[in-house]
Amino acid sequence: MQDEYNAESIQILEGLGAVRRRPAMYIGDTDKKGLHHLLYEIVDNSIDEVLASFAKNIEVILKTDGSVTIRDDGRGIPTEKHSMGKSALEVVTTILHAGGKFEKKAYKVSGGLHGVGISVVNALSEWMEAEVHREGKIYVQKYARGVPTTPVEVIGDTNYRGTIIRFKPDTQIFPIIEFDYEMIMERLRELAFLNKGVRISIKNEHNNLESAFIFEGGLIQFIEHLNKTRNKIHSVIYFARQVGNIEAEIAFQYTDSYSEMIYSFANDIKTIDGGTHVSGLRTGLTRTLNDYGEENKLLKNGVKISGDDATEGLTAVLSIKVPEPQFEGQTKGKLGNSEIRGYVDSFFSSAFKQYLEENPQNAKIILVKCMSAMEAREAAQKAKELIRRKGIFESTILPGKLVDCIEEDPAKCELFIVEGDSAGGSSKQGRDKQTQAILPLKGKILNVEKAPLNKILMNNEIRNVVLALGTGFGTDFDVNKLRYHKVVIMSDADVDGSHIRTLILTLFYRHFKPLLENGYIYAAMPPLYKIKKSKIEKYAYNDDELAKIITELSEDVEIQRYKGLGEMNADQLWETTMNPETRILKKITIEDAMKADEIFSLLMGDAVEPRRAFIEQYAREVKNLDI
Ligand code: 0RA
Repeated sequence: MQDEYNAESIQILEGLGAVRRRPAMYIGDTDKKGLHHLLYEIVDNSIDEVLASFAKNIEVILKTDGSVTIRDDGRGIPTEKHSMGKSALEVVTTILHAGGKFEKKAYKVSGGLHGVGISVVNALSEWMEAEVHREGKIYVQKYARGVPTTPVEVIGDTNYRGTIIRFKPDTQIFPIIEFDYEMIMERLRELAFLNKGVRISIKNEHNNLESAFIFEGGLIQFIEHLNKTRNKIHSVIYFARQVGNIEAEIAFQYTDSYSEMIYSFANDIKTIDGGTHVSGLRTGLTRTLNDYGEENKLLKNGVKISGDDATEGLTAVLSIKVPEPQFEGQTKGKLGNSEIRGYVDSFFSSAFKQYLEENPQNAKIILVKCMSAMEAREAAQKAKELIRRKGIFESTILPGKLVDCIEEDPAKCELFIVEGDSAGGSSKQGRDKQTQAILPLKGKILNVEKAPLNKILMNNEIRNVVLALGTGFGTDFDVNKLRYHKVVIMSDADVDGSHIRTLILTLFYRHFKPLLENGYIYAAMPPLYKIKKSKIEKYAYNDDELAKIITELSEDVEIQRYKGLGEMNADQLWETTMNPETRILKKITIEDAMKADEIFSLLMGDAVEPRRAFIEQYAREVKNLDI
């Protein structure tokens, strides 16, 4: 007998010694998280007594000496003698993983996330005291670093029932033994929400702050708390069901928010990564909404809302209780029990179906919300696809409309971006094929108001420009890939022409700045007038030149004012605008582009007042502007 006892003592010391040697193996770390792990370990044991319907009160006190007291009115840790003459209390507090031997529990929190047992708390505490009120007697045992310093003693009589654990974390293990009142309070509040009617309090004796929580409304109040600052679109919905030894409870409410907030728990342990219970809920929710929506013609013909549509703006708390929860994943934050998926799905579906039928007004509100979520998602999807399409900018495919030059050395190549089809045609005929490429633009280039990037890129004409440049786009932009070292914008000298020029410059300014910085961008300067006298033809690029030429040739001349590039034939266009020997090109500076950008923002942007002032100021010049 004596030998056996000694053998067991050695075993205890070895067990707890292992905990002290490698605490991180048991509690994760010895920093803040590990420290709080100790406290939660004891609280979880108290919560087990709540789940077993014995405890109704839990009290946490942070003492000034750095110790913690946790008191509950559960059954009390068993104290009867163990087979080897030892109190069960001593076994539970000193032998690793011994707690289970004495348990006949339906649900366990303590087996879950923390789940290391009181003995680990004991091993990592400078001192611990267990006081048990059970069957009229008060039992006490004291320990130092896991080793009993007293036997289990009866110190008096009591009318109460329950357990009081006092412990002081060991500074040999924990560099800092300061508890975080706020953090603990939040977890205790959560536990109070999850266990309706249970009173949970915390007191910080360092500053005499205290909080106490008791929520008769349980999860419903949890939702009210979570949605406090949101715009709710109906009242909280609550369902609960117990079949056999599986319990499920859910409260939820939609808000006008765009995010979903689904909190899930298994045996009061937060399942941060969801699991089978959450997937059962999603399936049931989505199917029920689709079925009801279809039957009641609340969905547009034939469409189905997706799981994401069904949870947009949803705040939900799902709490299930199972005898043997399986926590999976790296952080043990995911429920794995496969039987739970169908359980939650069918429980939720039937309850929600009935709710929708009995509350057609709320049903409609919820379905309208889901439909608008669906529409928003479709629009966002389209935008995303467009952004993704910028991938084609990295390809080497050239736009079909580009008439490329033969020369391959970018330094010798020129790209003419030409507005309008007829000008495009004559520039193709008139160009120097060797070095000059033509990209005609037409179509709805003007209408990209307030355009976010994806919209600008959606514009075919713009996309062709980017593809022809060959530089790629955004993070893939590489100025060294530019295929032409002269990029010439050739547009009419009218409102539409300047509009197009402004738009392209704005694009370059905002998204291709290095092209401007390196001086690659030019504007063509077609002549404004053709002056003819018998066989002599001259061009004037401005009014001064016109006056000069008229004087030169004497008064008897024929003057043609060019309105558009299309009015010139191929030879004229070559001669006046494209021939490097005779043309005028204006190099566009950063400042020019900046100005274009300003004008663009002014004309297309949101600020109404400066736009109105601008339009009034330039009313005469911009008569045809379609804003
Ligand atoms: C082992 C067995 C039983 C309860 C407990 C431990 C228990 C542990 C703690 C820790 C803090 N408060 C606690 N309350 C209970 C089951 C008791 C029985 O079957 O009578």
